[in-house]
Amino acid sequence: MKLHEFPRYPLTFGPSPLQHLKRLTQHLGGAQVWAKREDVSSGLAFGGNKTRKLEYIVPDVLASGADTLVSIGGYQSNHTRQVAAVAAHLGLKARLVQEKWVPWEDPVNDKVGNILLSRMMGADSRLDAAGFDIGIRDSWKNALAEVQAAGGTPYPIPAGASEHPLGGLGFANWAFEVAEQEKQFGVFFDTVVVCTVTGSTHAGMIAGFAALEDLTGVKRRVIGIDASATLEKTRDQVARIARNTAALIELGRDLRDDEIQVLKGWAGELYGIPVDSTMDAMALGAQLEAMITDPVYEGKSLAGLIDLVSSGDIPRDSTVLYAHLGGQPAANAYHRLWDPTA
Ligand code: 5PA
Repeated sequence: MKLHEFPRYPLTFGPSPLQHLKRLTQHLGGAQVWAKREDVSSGLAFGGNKTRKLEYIVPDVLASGADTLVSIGGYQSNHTRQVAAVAAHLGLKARLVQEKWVPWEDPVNDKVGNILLSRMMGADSRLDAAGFDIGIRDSWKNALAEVQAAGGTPYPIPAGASEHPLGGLGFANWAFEVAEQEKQFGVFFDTVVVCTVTGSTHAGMIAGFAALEDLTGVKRRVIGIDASATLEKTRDQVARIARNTAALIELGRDLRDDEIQVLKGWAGELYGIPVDSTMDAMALGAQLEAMITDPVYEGKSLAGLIDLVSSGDIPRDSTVLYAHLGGQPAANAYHRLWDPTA
């Protein structure tokens, strides 16, 4: 099927807003920097990138007759919060496995922010001691089996909705949304910068922009900034999901290596732990644009963008689009980073 033929259940307000980050642009003194704001494009519990992915998964959920969405993430997973939101919106239950993905010893890390919101929305959110891994986990399989054993009908949504066969479609469509907005705004983004961890956001964009390139003949650079700190796993997962999504939307050719770029350098040593460049980027975004980013994902991709623009790797005559994928509720669980008394 072609992309526009896949059913899409609206969970967002419509196209996510585009914003020219003029003060950040001026500060960096290089390429023009814009943002596309997934963080402010849905009324469902602050939205974010998973909300857009789930628009293409919900039709399958409804067709399946399931009564419980079962998913997995870290204690401060934005993804599981969005699954809880969609479950509430649809009148379904949510069973969430929250693993200890981040060795961050903040006393409220498992109590505030995303997990608080998920609990407020009625999700059955349970903590699990297992550490970070973007792959398929036993804890998640066990949760699926438990729901079934209790007489429920589970619908499995893997971490970040990435390994779901339809997980890449949301951001494949994002590419076409960008092209429409470019016409409205009279602008062209030759470069896109996106945070990547479980992979289907970046992978979907790769497939979508490849399809767009084949239609228009115009090439762009889509740069994934690794925030997993398990680079090879993320790179493999991005490539695999990009190829699966490209096949699903009938791209009709293989993806070139230059279309799949995951850069390292901003994740630090460990997933979920900010480093100096993360903190600097978060401060710049907040203090120049009041654009809030989180220490796990968006602060890291913003740090990547800042360095690539400052060094001229993204040239001065470029217009670069930063995909803001959400994640702000997690900031509460990292309050110590800004607490002058801590
Ligand atoms: C997440 C993911 P992908 O996982 O699709 O690569 O997206 C990375 C990403 N920005 C970028 C934000 C704000 C994100 O939340 N979050 C995960 C979660 O459990 O929240 C899937 C890891």
